[in-house]
Amino acid sequence: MTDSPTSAAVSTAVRTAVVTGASSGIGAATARTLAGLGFHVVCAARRTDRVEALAAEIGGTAVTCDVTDADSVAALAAVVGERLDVLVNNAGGAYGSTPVAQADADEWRRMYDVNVIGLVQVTRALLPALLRAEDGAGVICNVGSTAGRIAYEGGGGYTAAKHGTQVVTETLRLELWDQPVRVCEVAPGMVRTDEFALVRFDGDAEKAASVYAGVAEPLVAEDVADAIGWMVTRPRHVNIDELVIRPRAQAAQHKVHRVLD
Ligand code: 8X3
Repeated sequence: MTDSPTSAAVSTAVRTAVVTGASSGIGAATARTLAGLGFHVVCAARRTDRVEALAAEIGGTAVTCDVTDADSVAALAAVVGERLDVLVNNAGGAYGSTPVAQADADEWRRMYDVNVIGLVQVTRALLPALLRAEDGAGVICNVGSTAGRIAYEGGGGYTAAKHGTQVVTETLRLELWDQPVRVCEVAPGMVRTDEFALVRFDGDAEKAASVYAGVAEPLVAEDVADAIGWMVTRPRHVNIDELVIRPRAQAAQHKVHRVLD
């Protein structure tokens, strides 16, 4: 079992949001954006020092949470308590880039575990609280990817997992059709963050940098956070089913405008 939560139950006096994977990148940026929009943000991630620093910065609550661990998710739900307005299922990631013929089964399992099972576990645990959101305006925003819309060479394990994220999102929306909660997905394309590509290429900085080579302006985490902030603050009858967001330089997954020396 992973570490237990680091803060006591949050107050329900203000609108509350949970962001998973809040220790860096899109998750951390989304936590900041939602705090700026007036939410009390529960910042959940595995790295305690990071979520504590972030929560201190934005006046939120830090919870040490591994979304793939059921006990850890139950502890997150205990901190959230009775009511929740917004859940951003952001925890996810890509591990490895081998072709299908050389697939590492452990890497593929890890990707399915965090991008699909983790998201499902957190959603299941927090759904009762979301159904009690202020004014029936609860909303779940799953962070998918353009990798959940297309296939590309060397991306098989990640694209399969992110297609899973997309299909789980759609299924959940169908299943909750008569409930006072919305189910959305944001699907970003090329976003330059400190860790995504580095983790994917197992710490190989050169390989990670090559993803963005010659692209003057890839998206940054704040661009996606801005989109999520908009999606989750629409009037309660408005469900943004999916929002695909790419940099201008990426017309499609393989069609990227690069200016190389
Ligand atoms: C990340 C987008 O292009 O690396 O979710 O698959 S991509």
